[in-house]
Amino acid sequence: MTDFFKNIPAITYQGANATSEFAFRHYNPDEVVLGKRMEDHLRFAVAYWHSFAWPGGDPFGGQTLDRPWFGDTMDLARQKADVAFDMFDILGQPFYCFHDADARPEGASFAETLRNLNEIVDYLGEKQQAHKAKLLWGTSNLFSHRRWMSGAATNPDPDVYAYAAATVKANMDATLKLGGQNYVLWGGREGYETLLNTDLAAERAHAGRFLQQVVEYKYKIGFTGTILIEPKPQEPSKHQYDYDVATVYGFLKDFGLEAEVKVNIEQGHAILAGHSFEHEIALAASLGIFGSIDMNRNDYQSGWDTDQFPNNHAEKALAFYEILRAGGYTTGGTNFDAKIRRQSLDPEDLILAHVGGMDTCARAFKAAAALLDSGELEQARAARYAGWQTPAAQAMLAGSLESAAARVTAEGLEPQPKSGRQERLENLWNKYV
Ligand code: XLS
Ligand code: NI
Ligand code: NI
Repeated sequence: MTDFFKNIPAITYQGANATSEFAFRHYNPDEVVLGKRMEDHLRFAVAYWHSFAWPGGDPFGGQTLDRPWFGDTMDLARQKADVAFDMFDILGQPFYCFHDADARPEGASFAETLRNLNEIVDYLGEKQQAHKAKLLWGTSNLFSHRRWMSGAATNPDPDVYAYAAATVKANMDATLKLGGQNYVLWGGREGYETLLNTDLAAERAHAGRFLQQVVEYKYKIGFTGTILIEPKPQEPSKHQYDYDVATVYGFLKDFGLEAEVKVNIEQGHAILAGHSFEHEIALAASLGIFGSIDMNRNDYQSGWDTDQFPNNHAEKALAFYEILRAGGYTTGGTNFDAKIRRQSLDPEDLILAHVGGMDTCARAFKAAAALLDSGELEQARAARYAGWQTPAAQAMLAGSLESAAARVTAEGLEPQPKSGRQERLENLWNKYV
């Protein structure tokens, strides 16, 4: 144990009336809901980058957070890992996620960077052995270093494509070695700043081939986890090729990968794309590509990906309802790709941000589970579509446009509009949240 979080107790469930700040009021990992422990339903993960590598900058100012492990040496990288696992222990976190660049210092050459990565991966492996937290997903940072400024797989320079391949290969190897359950690709620079200098068709084709190569490599090394794309419409690029769930699905179909790759959906990205979180989850589930979520919201006014911890359980309940309706996670989980605000300097802030986020999710999850279990919403939905259960309706789908049209005169159809009952269903929701 390092002394960074000294005097902070291990967080335990103490019920809704707990008096201490350092307690879960709603998240009880061992409570069985719908036949499974909450911990196994929710599969919480901490994001290494925001919690341990982010210095607190915003577009107008630099570092505000001063952490003893900030710096470029392997010793400091190990210290960072020690503090990270201290936090996972305090929170009882089952999972964490990391990019290569969060965990190891960049070397002077690719070979040195790879040596650093492999050394820290071995260290993380030892930490995993001695602690509870395991790897939910690994990923590559293909956006911070200046070499990626014009993209990674979509870079006009083929040498950068090669560098991206080497980086992703190394991180897939690392993820396999650490027993990671997923590998995520988020294409922050896979897009463009201006069409004037961009061959959009070529870039998209290269991104597609790259993803096929990733999947081929997955089979080659025997990685049994899930490959996930994390959609985001823009920021840092003006336009990104992985815009939203629907766009990613079209992309996957185009490159024959719809059965191979799923999505990691982030609430803030959904908002940037003009969708709700629950819309993106429901769509992914209906297309068979729902994988995992990044549970961090945007500020609704600023329009940036502000990566805030969730603190509105009623809003999150809608998302968890869709996740439960889809059958829950398999390899996925609830990753807090969230950061504290840049004025939140104290170690306590970092812990309590996660406590609040986990409690918000637990409360949302329990409400969603109770509503799903009651069947009330699903019965109402099924009743609305009941007409489609008739043989005539099914025959119409199997038949032609003319045979469907012929029903109107043959059966004297005069459809009568029926209420959508939205307010009644909203009231039903309110009963559960
Ligand atoms: C950035 C993304 C990023 C991914 C992992 O907006 O959310 O943090 O989750 O590269
Ligand atoms: Ni994001
Ligand atoms: Ni994310």
